Amino acid sequence: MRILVLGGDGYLGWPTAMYLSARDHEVAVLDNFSKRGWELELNAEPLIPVSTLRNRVRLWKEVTGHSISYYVGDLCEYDLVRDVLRDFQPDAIVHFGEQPSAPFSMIDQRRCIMTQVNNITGTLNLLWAMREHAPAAHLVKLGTMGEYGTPNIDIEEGFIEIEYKGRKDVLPYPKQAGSFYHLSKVHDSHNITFACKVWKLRSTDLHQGVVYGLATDETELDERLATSFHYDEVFGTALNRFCVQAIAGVPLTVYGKGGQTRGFLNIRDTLRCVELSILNPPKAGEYRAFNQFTQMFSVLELAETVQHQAQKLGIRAMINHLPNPRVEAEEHYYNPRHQKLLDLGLQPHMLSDVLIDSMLGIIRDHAHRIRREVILPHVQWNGASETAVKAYASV
Ligand code: NAD
Ligand code: USQ
Repeated sequence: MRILVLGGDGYLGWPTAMYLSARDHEVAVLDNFSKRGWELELNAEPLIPVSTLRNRVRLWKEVTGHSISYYVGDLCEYDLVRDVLRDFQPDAIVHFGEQPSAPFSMIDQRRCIMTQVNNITGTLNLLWAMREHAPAAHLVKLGTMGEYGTPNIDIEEGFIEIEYKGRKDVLPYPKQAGSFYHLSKVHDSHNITFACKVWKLRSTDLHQGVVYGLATDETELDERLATSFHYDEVFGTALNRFCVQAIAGVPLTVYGKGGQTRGFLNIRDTLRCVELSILNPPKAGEYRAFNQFTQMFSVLELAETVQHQAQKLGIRAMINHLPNPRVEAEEHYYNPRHQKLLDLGLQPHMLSDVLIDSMLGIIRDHAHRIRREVILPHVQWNGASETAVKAYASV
């Protein structure tokens, strides 16, 4: 198949491009390197040095004989998106190309607006360009479990059957996002649903949980194919951060009580879920949502797991319950379904001692690059953000 990977320079986009290319798909990636710019602004950098996209594509060819072509450009520029679709004629489009961080979207007004304009405009441009030049293509869109929030009832996969005053309907599951970033995904979901309905496009909205890990079969071929792995307060996610903190000797940063429960998955499963979605497309006009995670943990459980595993390596990791910088429930009911990808054949990589061990091992090899000053949280959700604005002054 001809597969276009948007955001192909990023943490998930690059390994996905290699994974699909290794399986004989014709792959092109697109990115505008905005993430690299945001990293510079915030003085954050990935744990393992990440070469340019051009170098990684060249190396991929040298190491495996497979080609990945690439486009450099901004999804917010309609002409560019239109030209790329007309030129590449994809069968499937995997859309990772958005600003992915909740804390980034809460730093200040500028980054909030930037996040929503970037994410929503990019996706709208894509939908319009698909309508004109790739109406049969399948849009596999990376959304988030965070669209649902933490309601006190079970979470379904995208839709819920409701009975109200004696009448029944199947309606989009209510959304209660927890940041302006998560809200950008809610708006995307609505726009995609509408475009599928009126233009008969087809799309899978992957409501993905928090991803952890930094190794895939393809990144392991050569260290220079490594992906962009963050541990700083803005771009790093919970388990990835805890593993780096354990190696750095920084107490693990559990926000508040740590009862916040989320769905998690290993990066290898992200790639397989995308592949399974591509291989089993919806029909024309169909918008479907898959909840994409494999296991649930509270944040405290995750920290204790890392602590336990680090101890086996002779590392004494402490846990620090920091005042929660976010506004979120710290104790709550959480029971989301995640059956549809399993039905398509997903065989999850469960979080195990071995998996954490291998993450800690890779991180230890790069311990000299860990910058402790980017670890503690400054971004507050509730308006008391002077520290964040100072730390990440708007220019
Ligand atoms: P990332 O920042 O590493 O990758 C996103 C890439 O998209 C970056 O390389 C960036 O330069 C590019 N990009 C952003 N805006 C663009 C634009 N307008 N035009 C062209 N390129 C643009 O993020 P990631 O962690 O790989 O996440 C990928 C996607 O998956 C995001 O949409 C994110 O919201 C979603 N997601 C991530 C996780 C996770 O835990 N990492 C979980 C659920 C969902
Ligand atoms: N948390 C801590 N300590 C930390 C970091 C996070 O306790 O050092 C807590 C947060 O308060 C939150 C939970 O861990 O309750 C998850 O936070 P996170 O930063 O790991 O994840 P989140 O901000 O939700 O965002 C990440 C990705 C985003 C994706 C989302 C999936 O950055 O792109 O959409 O995970 S989900 O969480 O299911 O919405």
